[in-house]
Amino acid sequence: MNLSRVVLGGAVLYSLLAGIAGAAEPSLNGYEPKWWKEAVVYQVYPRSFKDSNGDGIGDLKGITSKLDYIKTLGVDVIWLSPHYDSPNADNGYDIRDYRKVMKEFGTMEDFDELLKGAKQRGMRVVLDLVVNHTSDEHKWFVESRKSKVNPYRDYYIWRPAKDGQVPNNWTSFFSGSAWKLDPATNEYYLHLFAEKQPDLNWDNPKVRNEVYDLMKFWLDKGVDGFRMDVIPFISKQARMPDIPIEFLDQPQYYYTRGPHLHEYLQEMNKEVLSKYDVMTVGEAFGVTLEQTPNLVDERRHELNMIFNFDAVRLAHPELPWIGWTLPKLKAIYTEQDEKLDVHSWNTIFLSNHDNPRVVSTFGDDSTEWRGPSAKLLATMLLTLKGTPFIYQGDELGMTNYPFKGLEDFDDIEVKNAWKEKVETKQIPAEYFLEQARRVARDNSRTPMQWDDSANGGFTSGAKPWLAVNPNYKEINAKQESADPESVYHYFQRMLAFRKTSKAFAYGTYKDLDPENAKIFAYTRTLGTEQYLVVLNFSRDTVAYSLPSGLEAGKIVMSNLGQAEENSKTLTLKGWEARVYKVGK
Ligand code: TEU
Ligand code: CA
Repeated sequence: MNLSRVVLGGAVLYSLLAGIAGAAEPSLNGYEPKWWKEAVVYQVYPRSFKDSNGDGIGDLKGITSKLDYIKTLGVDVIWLSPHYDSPNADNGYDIRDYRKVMKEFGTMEDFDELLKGAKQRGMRVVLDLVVNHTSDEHKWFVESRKSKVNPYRDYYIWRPAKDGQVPNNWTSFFSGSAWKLDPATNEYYLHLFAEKQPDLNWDNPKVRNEVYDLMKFWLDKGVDGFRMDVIPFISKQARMPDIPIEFLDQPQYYYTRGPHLHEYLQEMNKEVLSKYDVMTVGEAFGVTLEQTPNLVDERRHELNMIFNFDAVRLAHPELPWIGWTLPKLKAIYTEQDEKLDVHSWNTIFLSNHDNPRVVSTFGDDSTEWRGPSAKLLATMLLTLKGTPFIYQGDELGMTNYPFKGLEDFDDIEVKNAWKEKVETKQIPAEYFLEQARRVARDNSRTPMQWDDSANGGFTSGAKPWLAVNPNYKEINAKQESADPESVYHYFQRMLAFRKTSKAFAYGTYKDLDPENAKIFAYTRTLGTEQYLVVLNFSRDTVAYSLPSGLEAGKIVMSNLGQAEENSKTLTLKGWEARVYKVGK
């Protein structure tokens, strides 16, 4: 229980209690308590979660049938990737109708059932809000492209050619120019993603009101908030000049600098969010840590938190690919902690539907080390500072897919990049595939592995929309639920353990040894309560000496079982993870 929130006397009672305890500072290190700061979120990618009718595509009824599984894991919130009506040029991130359920996923009744089922089990549900762009099949765009005087023309961003060429040098994240010439009016429309994802014109107040209305539509059904897709891109630069040279290879850092971003988010907050007890998390691709407080400082009334891409991007290819290092990862977390004060809040995530599998990227997915390293990563995810997001299947230690050739991929990002880079002979096919195997989004989009029956129990049909990872016979939920030593059970224990102390939400964070290339050791401290987390990110046995003045204390979580207590020097086996309670 949190004393500062005891209903009775508010401030008076609190100061009395604080006086008795002799505490000079508020009980939560100055943070205002919120349910979403203490929650753990589980991301469901509906297409790949569970197919209920054998058509090879996951659906809402499938998710409802697995709510007990999600609840048993011990998470608090489910984030659903887009479930709206869509022609699926980008797996639902191209929405045709915001008030309809994708027909492959089911009906509105199925959605209501899912929401009810989650609530009955004490879980919350947040939806994906994709409003930087729509599908080109959305009725607004169908109208907009008809003529220059159509009432919906200004719902999107249209420009005439410039000297017979595209209006500017903006590029799409799915290859090529961000402009597409539309023959009906001989003007270009902007699409920062696929051609079938035209960008909305947020400078048009009608567009903003449409968005606020559709948000209310879902909030009034009882959903608990939104994950907002590429939300920092909504405000475009006035007069849309060329991307300056310094941003050319990473235009996301330019697209986030639109002049009205904060104004629009504050308006959205005032018109919609402030009226509900909900959480928001912005997908902040291209937002720097310096910009972050402007989005999440609670006194500004914009968003609750954002996804910062620095950690996941560490593992993306550079040319030549040099991989990531532990000191770099630690530096990111330390910097995030330093740059965000008590008015801001962070998220912790190492994978999602846009990134490869966490165990294959930051762990070691070989047969011998997959289990220990997946558990170590779970320990880290659930003890760092910020709201943790678990991506479906990571709780089983699911791995990257052994893609052979281009034909094994579904993702538009990979297919377009192949056309642009390989077919034009800029990059050799084998080199391209090597990178894609490491980082392609389809790695994490393969179906959930439920059991060892055909197609991992994901579908009763013959063909899932994307192939199931062939390792489903060894790695699946049924087997792991039966094995107390599984990755799944470790996640479950870690989640339960996390709930035993608010130190994991609000405790101060301190990295004990930033330069250590194999050991990640840190403390989380709240009042007199202190936890020490020690993680060995290598296959080697490593001795780690604690800084003077710190004793390990009693071991409260470990991924390999027995380990020494109260010692000054800890000897950790390969990929060993331990959590100690320091002191009494
Ligand atoms: O992704 C935003 C985004 O720009 C990247 O994660 C992107 O997918 C890729 O890594 C660029 O190289 C969001 C969604 O999460 C993603 O699934 C969508 O494809 C994208 O927006 C468009 O809606
Ligand atoms: Ca289905």
